[in-house]
Amino acid sequence: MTDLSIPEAQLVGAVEHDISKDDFPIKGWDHIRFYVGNAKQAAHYYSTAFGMTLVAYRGPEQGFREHAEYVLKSGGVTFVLAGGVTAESPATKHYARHGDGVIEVALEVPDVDENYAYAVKQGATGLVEPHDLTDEHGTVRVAAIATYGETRNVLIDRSRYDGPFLPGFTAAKPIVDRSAAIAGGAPKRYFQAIDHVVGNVELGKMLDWVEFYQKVMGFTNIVEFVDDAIATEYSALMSKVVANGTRKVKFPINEPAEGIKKSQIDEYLEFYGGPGVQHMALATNDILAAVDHMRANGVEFLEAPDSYYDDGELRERIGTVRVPIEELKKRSILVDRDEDGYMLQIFTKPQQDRPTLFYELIERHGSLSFGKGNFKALFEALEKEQAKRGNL
Ligand code: TYF
Ligand code: FE
Repeated sequence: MTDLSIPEAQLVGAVEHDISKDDFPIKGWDHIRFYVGNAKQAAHYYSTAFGMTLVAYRGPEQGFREHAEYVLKSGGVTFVLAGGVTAESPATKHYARHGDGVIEVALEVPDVDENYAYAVKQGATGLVEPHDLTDEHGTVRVAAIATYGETRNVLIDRSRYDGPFLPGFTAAKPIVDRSAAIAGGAPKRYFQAIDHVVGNVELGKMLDWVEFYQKVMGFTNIVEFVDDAIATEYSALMSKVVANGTRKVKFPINEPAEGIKKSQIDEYLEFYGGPGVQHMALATNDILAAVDHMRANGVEFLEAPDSYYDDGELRERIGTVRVPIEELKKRSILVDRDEDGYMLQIFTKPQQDRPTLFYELIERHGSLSFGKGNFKALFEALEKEQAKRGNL
């Protein structure tokens, strides 16, 4: 039998960089918070299908009258699922407009007041002034600024806190017991870090948002972008990536472009009711095991056409990777290579009723690419799904 395990994972996503000299220093991702229609059931899905572990909760039982909120972890990834408990709850209203979606992309920073002051001075809209949240586990300082659509970038300093998540949340036990599955060979987790979070914005607004992150967070536009020429033939979009100095935090920004078919970005904007988070890439150490188990758990992935693997061009373009191409083909895993190495990636179908948010699993071996070499195959697969929905 072929050994498909990774002999020595050389997985990247970051570069050497001293954040202490940055105008807007970022330690890393803190959490992603979602407003959903039914947080209790979503928490179950992320536990069973995505293998995440419930660690904390707050709701009416803790005297919190707005939402029931479930905090789930997978390695360094933290998701917070908030569902409204009344018609007036912010999550309820957000859900009515957008369906399930991301409300907060939260970043851990060394000094919330300094980051916030810099962001606002540079033109960001302040939504929540810096303030302390305190309970018996310590103090967390938080603030929030506005980004595209109704999405917020939350700034957090949790260096003086050792509770299960944030003040007000209580520790919770896992929803499902995965120990039997793990004993039977399932990985302890399917993914362990956020690689990038992608925003879809309106036509003509991509450069404004690229400039926003350059001015407000001191991000730089990194190499890979798509110009019309590449994008227009298939599901037309334009995309640019901005990243912080460590490259840990990467924000691709997409806008629709004119094409033969209706842009996948237009479909998103229509169904989400405006700009928002389109996809989140989750870094995995073993994409084969993750995909096998997530599929078995009922997660649907986009299918790559057989021709993607059969044509000799792929072998030539990517050279040797850690597994035979046959193993990638079986699973519809895509592969891309650049001068620094290669990466394996796969995309889920939308993960809620509306054709909006989806996920990417990514296993990087040196490469910092976003899969430019896969756009054609990927967008054709996306168009098939759009066509099923009658949106082409
Ligand atoms: O994050 C990225 O840029 C890649 C490419 O609908 C991509 O994952 C862009 C648009 C899209 C799916 C993937
Ligand atoms: Fe991506």
